[in-house]
Amino acid sequence: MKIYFAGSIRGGRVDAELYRRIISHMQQMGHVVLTEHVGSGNLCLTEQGRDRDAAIYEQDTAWLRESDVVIAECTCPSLGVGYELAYAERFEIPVHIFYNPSKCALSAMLTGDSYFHIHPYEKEEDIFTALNNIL
Ligand code: 6IA
Repeated sequence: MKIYFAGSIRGGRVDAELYRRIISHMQQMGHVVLTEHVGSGNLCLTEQGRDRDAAIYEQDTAWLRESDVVIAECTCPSLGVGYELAYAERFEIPVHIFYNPSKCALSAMLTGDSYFHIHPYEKEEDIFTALNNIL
């Protein structure tokens, strides 16, 4: 499957290592992760100007439209991830949202939207078990 993994970038990189492990797990299952860079350690977090950011937007929305499923880790709130989830819904791409309820309260705009598959987890292993069932 072609997977669009969504995780916070300018919203904060506190969970970047977790993103990297989730991406690696999905790759080891044999899937293509279109957004491997979301798990990278040294991303530029500053605004790049409208032109550069427009290129990011065009690439990411193209990847979203060609993906088979969106997997999102939403413990760290991110405006960009929220936008991507609504964009995926518009194109009827299945969306699975993971978050750790002991660290955050997920937005009602996500938990209240029955389109989304929501996966609260306690331990990191729970994410991998769920992914094995989903993918
Ligand atoms: O609002 P945020 O920055 O937290 O939004 C994060 C989400 O938007 C991620 O799921 C990404 O798919 C997307 N996104 C945000 N910034 C970038 C980006 N910046 N590149 C690709 N996707 C992005 C440039 C980093 C580049 C140097 C590798």
